[in-house]
Amino acid sequence: MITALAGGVGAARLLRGLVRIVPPDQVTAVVNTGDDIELHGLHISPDIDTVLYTLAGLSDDERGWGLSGESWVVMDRLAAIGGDSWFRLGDRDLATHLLRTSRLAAGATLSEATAELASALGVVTRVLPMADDPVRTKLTLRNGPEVGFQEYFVGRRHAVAVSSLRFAGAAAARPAPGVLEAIGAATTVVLCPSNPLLSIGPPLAVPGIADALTDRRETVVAVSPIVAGAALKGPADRLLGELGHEVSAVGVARLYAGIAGTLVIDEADAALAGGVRAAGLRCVVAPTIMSDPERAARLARTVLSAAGHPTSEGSHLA
Ligand code: FO1
Repeated sequence: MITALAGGVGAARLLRGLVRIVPPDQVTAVVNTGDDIELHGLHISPDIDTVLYTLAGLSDDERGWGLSGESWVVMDRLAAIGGDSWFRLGDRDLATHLLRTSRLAAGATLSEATAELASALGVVTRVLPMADDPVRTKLTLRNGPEVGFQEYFVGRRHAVAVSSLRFAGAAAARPAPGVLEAIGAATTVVLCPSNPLLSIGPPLAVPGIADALTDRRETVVAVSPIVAGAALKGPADRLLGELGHEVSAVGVARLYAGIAGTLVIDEADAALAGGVRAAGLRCVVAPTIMSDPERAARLARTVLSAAGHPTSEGSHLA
C-alpha cells in the first residue's frame, strides 16, 4: 500500500504515474482541502477535483485544472447578468460541485461525498480529504489584508507578496477517517511535488498527521517541487522566499527534515545533493519533470525504489 500527501496538478501527475506501476486500488491519496472555497452556495474542492479528474483521465492537462472539453455557458451568462465570475466554474465541472454540495447538505461528510464522486468517475484509487472539518488557507498580503487562498491564487493571480500564512480551523480539525491508518499502514508514504507551504502545509497542520509521518519518517519519500530554484507551476518559489525559506531543493529538504527520510531532487539540482544530506535526508537525483504520463511513471518508480518498495511493471489504469 502506498499513501501520498497531495496538492494539485504536480501531485495528480505523480499519482497518475504511480497507478501505472502499482495497482491503483493499493494507492491512497490524502488531499489538501485548504484551497476549498464556498461560492454561489457551492462547495468547491479544487485539489480533490484535480486528483479525481486526472486519475479518471478527464482532466484538462493544458489548463492544469478542471475538465477537458469544458464549456463556459453558465459563467458567461452569470457575468452578463452581473454575477460573480472571477472564479471560473465550467459547465461540466459545475455538476461535480452541485453533487458534492447536495450530498453535504444532506448530511454526508466530505469524505463520503468524495468517495461517491470517485466511484462515479471510475476512480478506484482511494481519495481522502485530509479532514472533513473545514480548514481554510489564509494569506496576509504584505501591507495588505488577509485573504483566502483562491482570492490570492486566482483573484490576484498570486502576483502579490505575502507576509504570513495560516490554516484557519486546522487546530480543531481531525484527520478524515482512514487518513492516519493509511499513513501508518503504507509501505511507503510519498510527499508529492506540491507546494510545501500551501499544499502540504495544510495537512501537516491537522493534528496527528505530521506526528504519523514522523513516526515512520525513514519510509517517507518527498519529491522537490522546486527545480533549479524555480517552481514548475504556481507561486511556490516566490512564497518560500517571501516567508524566509531558501528557494531551492535544500530549502524544501529543511522544511521536510522532521517528516521525510528521503528527498528526490531533479538532475538540474545534482549539485545540491550534499546540502540535502546536510539537512538530514537521503538524496536521490533523478529526472522529476512529468511532461507526459511515461515520465510520471518513471518518477513514480524512482520514488518507490528510493523507499525500497517493490514495483511491478504493467499498466494499471484507474
Ligand atoms: N484557477 C484559475 O487560475 N482560475 C480559475 O478561474 C479557476 C477556477 C477553478 C474552478 C474549479 C477548480 O477545481 C479549480 C479552479 N482553478 C482556477 C484552479 C485552482 O485555483 C487551483 O487548482 C488550486 O486550488 C491550486 O492547486
